[in-house]
This record gives sequence, structure tokens and C-alpha cells, in this order.
Amino acid sequence: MTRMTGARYIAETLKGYGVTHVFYVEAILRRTMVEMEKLGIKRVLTHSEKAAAYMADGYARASNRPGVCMAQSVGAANLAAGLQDAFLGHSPILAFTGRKPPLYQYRNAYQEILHNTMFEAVTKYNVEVDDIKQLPHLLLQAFREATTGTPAPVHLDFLGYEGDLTDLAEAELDVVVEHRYRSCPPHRPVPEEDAIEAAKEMILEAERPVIVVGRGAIVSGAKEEVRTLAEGLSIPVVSSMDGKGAIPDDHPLYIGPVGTYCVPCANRIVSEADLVFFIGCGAGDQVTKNWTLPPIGTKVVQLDINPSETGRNYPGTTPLVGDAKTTLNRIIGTIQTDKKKSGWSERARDLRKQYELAVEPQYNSDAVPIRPERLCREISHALPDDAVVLSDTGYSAIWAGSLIRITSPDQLFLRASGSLGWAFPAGIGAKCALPGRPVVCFSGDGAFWYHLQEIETAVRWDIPTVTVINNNSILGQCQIGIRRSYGDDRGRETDQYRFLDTNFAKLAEDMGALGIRVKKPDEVGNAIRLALESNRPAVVDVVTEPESFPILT
Ligand SMILES: Cc1ncc(C[n+]2csc(CCOP(=O)(O)OP(=O)(O)O)c2C)c(N)n1
Repeated sequence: MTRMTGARYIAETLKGYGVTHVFYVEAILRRTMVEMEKLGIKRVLTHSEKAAAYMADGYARASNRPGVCMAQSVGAANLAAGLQDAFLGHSPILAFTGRKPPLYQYRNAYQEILHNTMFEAVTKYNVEVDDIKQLPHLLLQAFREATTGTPAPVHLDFLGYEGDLTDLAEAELDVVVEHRYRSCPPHRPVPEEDAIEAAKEMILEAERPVIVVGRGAIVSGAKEEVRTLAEGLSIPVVSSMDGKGAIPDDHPLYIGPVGTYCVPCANRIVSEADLVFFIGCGAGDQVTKNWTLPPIGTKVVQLDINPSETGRNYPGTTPLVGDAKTTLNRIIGTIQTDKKKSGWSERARDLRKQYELAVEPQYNSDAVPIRPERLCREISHALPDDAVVLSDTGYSAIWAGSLIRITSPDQLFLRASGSLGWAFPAGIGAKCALPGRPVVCFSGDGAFWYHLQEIETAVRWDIPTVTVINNNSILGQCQIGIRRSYGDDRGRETDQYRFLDTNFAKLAEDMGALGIRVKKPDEVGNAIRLALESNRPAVVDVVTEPESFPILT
């Protein structure tokens, strides 16, 4: 035991767990910040707590290592709001806040509302640290909770408006690092043998099985196992948006993302399946198109590390509770591969071909303003083999999910779990976690407006990401719904979705980044390549056609 301050204990523990960056808004754990500097942990001061949470989220999703974000008392509400996407996206994050001491509580204290209720909905472990001697328990438990089972954000609320009553205090402490919980997955459980046998039998008996692969497979490192199983039996594979890239986009068995954000051929093939095998993939409304794909009653096998997920949405599901990689290896090692589903996978391929033909005119279009489909083609061609691609939500998610090609096993695709504005700050976090890899964000202009001030943060810290903006000067995904609500009388419908034409490249230049505005399709590829080569924070602002709608049925 050594006598030390809470500040030193926290900083050394974070260092021991491999944390390289923290993202925050002042004023929080100031003495801890000093200790972190001594240990070489970078303290990325952001322009809002929500952006700090998104950066920690991007850091965590890109690397499977816990991301850390922090805020002081009144910033806590903003930080909690920023954790929603991380919670929905199963991202391991440690969120730290400061809280005024008990004598200030429940009596109209300046800047103070109860923190724990705000964090309850967006964390799986949400505790108050009242005494420095609790640190060894609560901080280590925070890492354990964040990384085990379904990864998720956790929250520690430190005593003191800035957490100062915790980080200034002194005690006899031992810094302990449990190396297993430095990244996900810390454990690789396997299902019971009879469950594996049951699942194998169902897969072999099925005539039209489909694999729905999710991010759980990617986090588990099971890409190769998914491909081997699919190829071994010739099973078509579709994915959730988060599972995109688990199997390359150009693989003959990959049909595309399924659900409400989809390619229609993927939906079609799941609708015709007689068995659906979810691998590391929750069966929520988006991936199942409101639980119609597959229809309730279809045979389902679900492999998930969390027993609460297997069968949550499809009663009677055959559960495989375990780690995706280890479990698939057990299956692959013993399953017969002479009963290939070749005719069925042929049909899936034909459906995919039909979709590609339907989208081809726009994918190859030379039109000005640029079609988003063509923009996706240009991004796909410019992506380095080890690129990390982050997509925002709105139509961006659908364009990116369906048309940006992730073809190398070393590329990684991440997307917002629904919060507009996520991708750009998350990309900054991803680059901090994986500094050696090119990071490319795809964002609508509506999304980019949320956190464009973080360009300054990226320049200040020299974090070179490339953000490609699909700039149609509207909230594209809202357009149709708003029109529909007007009926025949269009009124001033554009009030609800149109912005002024804004040159984001110019704004980026003003903040010290590289900015390139592109108006012609054949200039997009070069602009992205230039931005990547510049090794500076860069914005490629692409002026696109607002009347563009993805093919969803
Ligand atoms: C935080 C948040 N607020 C609102 C929405 C609702 N929403 C979904 S898509 C969208 C418009 C997206 O516009 P833009 O970013 O320009 O992308 P586009 O759809 O044009 O590609 C909105 C407002 C959301 N998803 N998240």
C-alpha cells in the first residue's frame, strides 16, 4: 500500500488499463488531469460534453477498449445525453462526473440536479463515489461492467463539484490492473454441448437458412469464422448496419444490410428463409423491420454472449449463449459440409444482382449536383485497405450501409446508433484509438452542423480524420415524411427541412483544417485522396442532389 491522492490513483489506474486519451469539458478532476499529463495520457478538451461522449464512443468502438469521457456538475446532463448512442451501440465507456457534496443536495444548489437518474437509462453501472477508499472497488468494477457481457457505458459520480473531494483526498492504496478487462471481450464462454448440437442440426436440416451477422461477431473477432461457416454450407449472409464488414461487401454470399435501413434483396431473402441464424446480433426493430423479417414463427437460432438477448424478440429461439468466435469454431469443427445450400444461395445472388442493376444508373451517374450513390462509389474506390469508416444516421446510414463497399477484412465500418451528429466527433475518437489507420467519416450536412466546432479540437490536437459531407442543404431523410404530412397543399414545407447553402470546406479552412469543396462527380475521388494524403484534419464538402431517395423496397 502506498499513500497517494485519489488523483494519482485514478490516473495510474487509467494508464494501467491502456487508456491513451480522455475527452472532457472543464472543470472535472483537475488534479487527476495533472497526474494524467505526467503519465502521458492525452486530455482532449472538447467544445461540448456530448461531443466528448461521442469521441469516447468512437474510441471504444474502433478499438474495443474502454473510452473515457468526463464532465463537471452541470455538464453531466449533456454528457448523459451523449451516452445514449453508446448505450444503444453497446460501447464500453467510463463516464466521470463531479457532484456537489450531500449538504448541497436537495436545496436548490446552483447548477445541480440529481445525476444518477439521468445516467440510469444510458448505463449498466451507475454509482456514486463518496470516499476515496471506494476507488479500488468501484473503478475496477467499472472496467469489468463496461467490458463484460453486452458492453455498455458506466458512470462514476465523484464527490465534489469537480470531483475534487475525491481526487484531492489521500489514502493508503494499491493500484491494481486486471488486464483481462482492458478490452472486449474479456471472456469467451461457450454454449452447452446440447445447444450446439441442436443448432447444428437445425442448420443442416434447413433448406433456406440465412445468417444475420451483427457487431457482436466483429467485436469477438469472428469474421473469418462467419465466412467459413457460410462458405462451408453455402449459406447467404445479411447483416445489421453494425455488422456490415463482418463479411466483405463483394463476397458472393453477402447480400447486404437487412431491415428498415437495408438493401431490398437482403429483406427479400430473409423473408423467404426457413431458418435465421443471428450471430452477435440483437433482433431489434431495425434489423428485423419491426419483427417482420423473419416473420414470427420462423425457426431462429441466436448466438449471443448475453443470455438476456437470445430469444428476447423471437419466442422459441434456440439459444447459443457464448462468444461468437469460440462458438462458431466449435460448430465449424464438427458440422458436415456435404449438404450445401447451393440452389438457395444462387437465388440470393440473383436477387443481389437485380438490386445492383437497379441502382447502377445512379451509382455511375455523372449528374450535377452529384448523386449520393455516385458519392458512395467514389468513397469506396478511395478507401485504403485498412480504413475505419464511420457513418452518421439519416439517409447517410442507408447510403453508406448499402453503397459504401467494405471489401477488405482490415477495414472497419461503424455507424451511429441513431443520434444525428455522432459520426464526426466519433471519428476523432476513433483516430485517437487507432492513430495508424485512416479514418473517413460520412455525414449529412444536418448531422455535421451539430458538432462542426470540433474541427478546432481536431486541429488543436492534430487528429487527422477525413470527413466527407453529403451536402444537400436539407434534412434529406425528413423530406418525404414532411411532404406526406402536408398532403396536396405543399405550404411552406421547406421551412421544416431546408438550410442555407453552406460551404463547410471554407469553415474548415477558417478553423485551420484542410477544406475541399467538390461539385463535380469526377473530382470527388481525388479530393478524398488528397485529404487522406494531407494527414491533416480535413473536410470534403460534396454538393449533392437533394431529390435523392434510396431504394428500400
Ligand atoms: C439527435 C437526433 N435528432 C433528430 C433525429 C431525426 N433525424 C433523423 S435523420 C434526420 C435528418 C438527417 O439529415 P442530414 O444529416 O442532412 O442527412 P441526409 O438524410 O440528408 O442524408 C433527422 C433530423 C435524429 N436521428 N437524431
